Amino acid sequence: MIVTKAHSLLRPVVLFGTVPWRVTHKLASFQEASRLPEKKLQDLLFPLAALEGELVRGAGDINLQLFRPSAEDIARAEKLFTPSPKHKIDYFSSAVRMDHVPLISQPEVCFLGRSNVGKSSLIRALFSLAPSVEVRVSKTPGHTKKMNFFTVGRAFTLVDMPGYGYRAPTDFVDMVESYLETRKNLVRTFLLVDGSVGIQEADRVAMEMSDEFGLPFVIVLTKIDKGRKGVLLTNLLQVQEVIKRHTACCYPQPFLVSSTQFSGVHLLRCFIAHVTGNIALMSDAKGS
Ligand SMILES: Nc1nc2c(ncn2[C@@H]2O[C@H](COP(=O)(O)OP(=O)(O)OP(=O)(O)O)[C@@H](O)[C@H]2O)c(=O)[nH]1
Ligand SMILES: [Mg+2]
Repeated sequence: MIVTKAHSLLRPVVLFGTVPWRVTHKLASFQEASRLPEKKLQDLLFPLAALEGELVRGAGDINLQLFRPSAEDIARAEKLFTPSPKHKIDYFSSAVRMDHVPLISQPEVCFLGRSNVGKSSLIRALFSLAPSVEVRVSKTPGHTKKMNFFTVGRAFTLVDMPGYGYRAPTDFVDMVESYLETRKNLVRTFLLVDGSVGIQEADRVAMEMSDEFGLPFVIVLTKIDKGRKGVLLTNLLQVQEVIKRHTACCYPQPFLVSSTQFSGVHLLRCFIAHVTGNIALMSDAKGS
C-alpha cells in the first residue's frame, strides 16, 4: 500500500549544475567552536535546548534533553569524523539497485528526506573535517539520483539517499524501499524535514514505511537558520506531536541542524558515533 502511495509522489529528474563549497567551516571542529562565548557555544551544540524558553508554554513533555552528551563525548565523537592514515573517510560507491549496493557489514546510517531538504549539505557538514570527501549539493531539487555510500574507516558507513517527492528519480521506490526493507546492517535512518516547511505528506509516507519495516529512525529538522523563528517553533511542535502520536519507531527527541551555520552538527556527529556503537557515552545521555 505504501509503495502505491509513494509512487504517486514521484516526478522525473531534472539535473543542473552543482554548488561548489570546499572551504571548511570555521566552526567545523569542536576545538574551534569552543572558543565561542559559553552561551553561543551551547546554542551551537544544542539548538533544541536553546529554544526551550520559547517552547515551555503548551509544549507538554517535549523531549529536549534526552540525548545530552558531555563536551568530552562530543570531542571523542569528532575523532571518528577526522581522517588519518589509519582511519580513512571516503566516498565508496553508488548504487541504484540492491544488487549494486556494497557488501559491507559495518553499521550503517542513512539520510532520507524530500528533495532539496538538505541531506547532502548535512553530510558535507558532518564530513567537513575530511575536505577531500566530495559530497555534491545543488540548489535544484532531485540532484542526488543514486544511493551514495561513504565509509568512515571501519567504524561505520553513511548513505546519502536521493530525495523523495518533487523531482525524485523515477526508480526511487524500488531503490530506496528495498534498501530500507532489506539492508541488514542499517542501524538508524535519519529522516530530514525542512524546519522552515514542516512535515509534508511525503514525509508521513516515509515515516509509515520506516514503522512498517520496524526501522528505528530519527527526525532531523534542517535549515533552522532560514525563515522566521515562529515558523520553526510551529513546525517543531508539529514534529513533536507527530512523533508522539503517529510513530512507533521514532526517537523521541528531534534534532535541529543548520549546515550553513553548523548548529547541531557536533551533536549529530556524537549521536551517530553512539548509535553505530563507536563510543560509549561518559555522561548519562541516552541514545537508544
Ligand atoms: N539556509 C540553508 N540552506 C541550506 C541548508 N542546507 C542546505 N541548504 C540549501 O538547500 C539546497 C539543497 O541542498 P542539498 O543538500 O543538495 O539537498 P538534498 O536534500 O541533498 O537534495 P536532493 O539531492 O535533490 O534530494 C542547497 O541550495 C543548499 O545550499 C541550511 O542548513 N541552511
Ligand atoms: Mg542530495
